Amino acid sequence: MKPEQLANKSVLVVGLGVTGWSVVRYMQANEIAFAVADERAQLDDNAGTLAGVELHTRFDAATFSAADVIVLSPGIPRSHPAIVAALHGGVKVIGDIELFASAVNKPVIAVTGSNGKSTVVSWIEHILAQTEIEAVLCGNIGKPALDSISQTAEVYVLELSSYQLESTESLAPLAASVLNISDDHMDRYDSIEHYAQVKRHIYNNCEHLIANRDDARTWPVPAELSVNKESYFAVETDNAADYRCIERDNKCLIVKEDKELLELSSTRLPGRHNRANALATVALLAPLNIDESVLQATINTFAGLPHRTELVAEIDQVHWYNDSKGTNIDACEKAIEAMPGPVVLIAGGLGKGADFRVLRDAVSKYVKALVLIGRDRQLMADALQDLTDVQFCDSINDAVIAASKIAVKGDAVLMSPACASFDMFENFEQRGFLFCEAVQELAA
Ligand code: UMA
Ligand code: ADP
Repeated sequence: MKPEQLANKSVLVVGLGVTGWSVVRYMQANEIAFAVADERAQLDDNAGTLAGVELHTRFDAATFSAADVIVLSPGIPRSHPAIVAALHGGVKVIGDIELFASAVNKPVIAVTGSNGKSTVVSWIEHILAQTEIEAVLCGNIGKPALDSISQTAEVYVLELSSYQLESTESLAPLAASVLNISDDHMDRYDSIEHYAQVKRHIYNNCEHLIANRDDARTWPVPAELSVNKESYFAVETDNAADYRCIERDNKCLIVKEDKELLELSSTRLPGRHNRANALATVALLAPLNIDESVLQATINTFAGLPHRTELVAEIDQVHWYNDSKGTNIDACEKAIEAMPGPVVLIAGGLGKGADFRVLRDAVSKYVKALVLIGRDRQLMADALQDLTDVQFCDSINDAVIAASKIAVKGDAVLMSPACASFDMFENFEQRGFLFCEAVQELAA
């Protein structure tokens, strides 16, 4: 919806977190009148900018139904009773990305998926930073899209969550990908298929659709689509995929339609999942026609992001990896498989109802001991303790000390919790930092 379509409408901004405040700034910049709603008793420092704006501290059906348009924050489900009532009464409920879509007229590279989104969008940004093309990275990665609109941007690299996609209709990306689908956010969706369907909204109106041949839930369902050119990537052997990796002379080559394109090094980003991320990165960049020599010069200089299978120390020939962003089972499984040797796994936290038995195969093949922390550690132990030794610890510090007593030369200690962090930490970043601190103390 364009600003002029919002003029003289009754607009309600619901949720005043990072997204909500970016919507407020957008409304103010475009001189659109609005009211706000947030259930928190105390708003943050920005509250002063709301002088004269009506503030609702309860989400109620009557208030919501009286609006013409609700701009809903991604963390608030559309199934909230007040939103359901508003939708029922014909209120238009959109998200920040819907506003962004009508505010920008530059190409958008849009990325979603259960895992790897931040890695892929950052890898794309890293490569584009070394071209003439001015790229702006934004979205779920923590930089609200509306705050990122820039006069000089030539392309937007947009990370999207399923939550954002639920309230987005008219985004028309130049290139779009669902990287993969695995169990996550099952508290918000009826089924994994429902979750996948929401993710695949990213393909609506896109010009170049990039799907994962190894993961059928990422494939477009024709009835859901309006327009596209399809490409596929795959890391499992599949000659039907447009983008693949082949091994030659101990090198990994990225092949596009059987033409050797690039050599990929795995030093900085280990594991097959990062090969998939590299293929997605290259495929998403293809519509921008970047010179092959620039791609080759930049693809291996991306250092990866902190907290994602990040090598943080090598002590007495034991490698220590921080994968604190491994907050679901699939990420944990891929991280285990990416390790260079037998694994001492530090895991546990809030399991979000996931079935830890899914990890049995990887644990039985690669994990020599489990050091468990957090609220759901017993659930994890119940699912895995017949396969390997298990120890419980009450802090990340104790877990690091326990792991250091188990690991021997050639092993890897991996902190990939397969769980959210909020039972013991502020967020996954804090969990990762405390892990790194404890490892540094060991090294000292
Ligand atoms: N609120 C209520 N009532 C409710 C629920 C929320 O009043 O029932 C209010 C809260 O008081 C708070 C606001 O709504 O003020 C929270 O809004 P939000 O949860 O939508 O979060 P934001 O701060 O706007 O951050 C969001 C994304 N968060 C979520 O989708 C949960 C951020 O992704 C994103 O970086 C940011 O927008 C900018 O685009 C975070 C995330 O965890 C990193 N995303 C999930 C993920 O990656 O798995 C989807
Ligand atoms: P997202 O933004 O989707 O959460 P990140 O790039 O931040 O993705 O990575 C989150 C977690 O998922 C990390 O533990 C990382 O090691 C793991 N991961 C990264 N890429 C993939 C992938 N393609 N498949 C599975 N797990 C992945």
